[in-house]
Amino acid sequence: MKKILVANRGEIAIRVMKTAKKMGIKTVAIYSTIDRQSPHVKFADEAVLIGEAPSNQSYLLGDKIIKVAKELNVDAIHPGYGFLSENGDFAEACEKNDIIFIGPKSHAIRIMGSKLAAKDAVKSYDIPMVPGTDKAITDIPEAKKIAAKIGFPILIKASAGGGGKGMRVVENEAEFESQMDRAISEAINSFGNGSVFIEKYVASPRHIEIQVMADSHGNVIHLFERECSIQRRHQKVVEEAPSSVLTPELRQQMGDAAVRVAKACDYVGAGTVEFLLDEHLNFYFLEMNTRLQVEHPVSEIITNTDLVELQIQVARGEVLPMKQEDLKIHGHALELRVYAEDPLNNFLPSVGTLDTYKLPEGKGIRVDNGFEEGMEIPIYYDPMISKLITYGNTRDEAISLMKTAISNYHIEGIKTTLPFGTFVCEHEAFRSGNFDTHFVKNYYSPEQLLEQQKTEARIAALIAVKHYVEEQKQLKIPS
Ligand code: MV4
Repeated sequence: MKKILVANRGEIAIRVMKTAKKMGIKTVAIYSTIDRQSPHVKFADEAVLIGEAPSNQSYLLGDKIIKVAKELNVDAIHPGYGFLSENGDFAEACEKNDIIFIGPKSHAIRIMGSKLAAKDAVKSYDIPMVPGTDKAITDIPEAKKIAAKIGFPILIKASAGGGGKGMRVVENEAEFESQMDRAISEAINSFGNGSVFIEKYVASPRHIEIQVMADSHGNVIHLFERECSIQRRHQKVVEEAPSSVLTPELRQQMGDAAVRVAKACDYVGAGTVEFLLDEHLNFYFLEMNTRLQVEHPVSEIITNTDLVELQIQVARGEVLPMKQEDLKIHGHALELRVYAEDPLNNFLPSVGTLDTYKLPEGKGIRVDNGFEEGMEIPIYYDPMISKLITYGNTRDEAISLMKTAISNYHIEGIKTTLPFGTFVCEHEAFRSGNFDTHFVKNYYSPEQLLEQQKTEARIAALIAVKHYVEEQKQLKIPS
């Protein structure tokens, strides 16, 4: 593999290219008109303009990207996350054009792209699942009976859904039918597929996911868990590894289950198996994401691995260079997604120019960044500008470093989620580890953030006064 085309932009395109360069592999960037001056374009060995700013005219044009890849003698395409990364047709088109798709085979992408197909694929693999139906609902009276048996509240989910789209909670039998109608029409509108199923609603779960890696020789390992419960409207904001609630036994059980899920679909490459963890620490398989995830760095840090390097190695047909027993957890890592969004104004996208843009640096700090000072944030794509990752020997150390790193991250010109990161790191529920997927809804409001900032400012002022007084005392001793 001599040359890789990265079919993505921003921080993840650069992240992938860094590893390719380290491995002596040439890189090709693609870009849209608005990304002409972007760092990922400058970072690559070659770069090709692919189309206009809207992603359906550029980063989503699979056929055009393959054509460019062939013209430039590219051996493999890395899709990053988002865009074409979980598109079975694109993976298949790569395979048909003798280009290696750095990811799983198209059939694994397709199985996991359908929740019902995924449930079906794993059903003989002893994977704990939330009680519910394993077929699309066609008969409402029948579905009502099942719901009554499961017990309310229940959740209606779209089979083609993901990231919470097409989900509806049903509190009691009376609202079953109307919610079902809504879920179906939402599923048709969003995914062009009205298949829905029902599950027992787990009221206050944690979202724990397991990183897996598989080679094409049947070897599958897991790289432990990530805790991703700090999210807002299904958009993750803070992730960490390891989770502070898993015991070694539970970690092994969840890791083993994730490996079986990967085996159930003949998985190859990097993947993530998502679980819900209820308050009694029961875990249930939710879905599998068939891509490298945004939050992969926290897993890399605690396992001393380079997941992109492993992806490339298994894509080249090599055997995984490590076995499960070689892997251990080292320390603790935290990630804050820095979005161009205003946490004081309902996380509204904040458009503008990065008038000041200075990254924090130092031991225990990693920033995966896609922007530089003077650039505008395009409105066409995801508003994430970078990921701030900190790590230390302990969770407390990583949290404390995160607070320092946030205060050393200087951004002017746009609003970002950096202050929200401080809010999380200061919050008692987060610090104690006692939180679930409702953290943001339960604890966050702009008023709370401002209140916390005032308290912090007061404490800082008190400390300053105390230091001053002590200094004065010291000065007085000789006299
Ligand atoms: C659930 C659930 C409770 N019970 N399933 C949301 C996204 C999709 N991946 C599945 N999701 C959920 N499924 C049952 N049976 C609660 C959620 C959920 C959630 C899951 C993970 C992270 C954040 C979440 C926020 C709200 C709801």
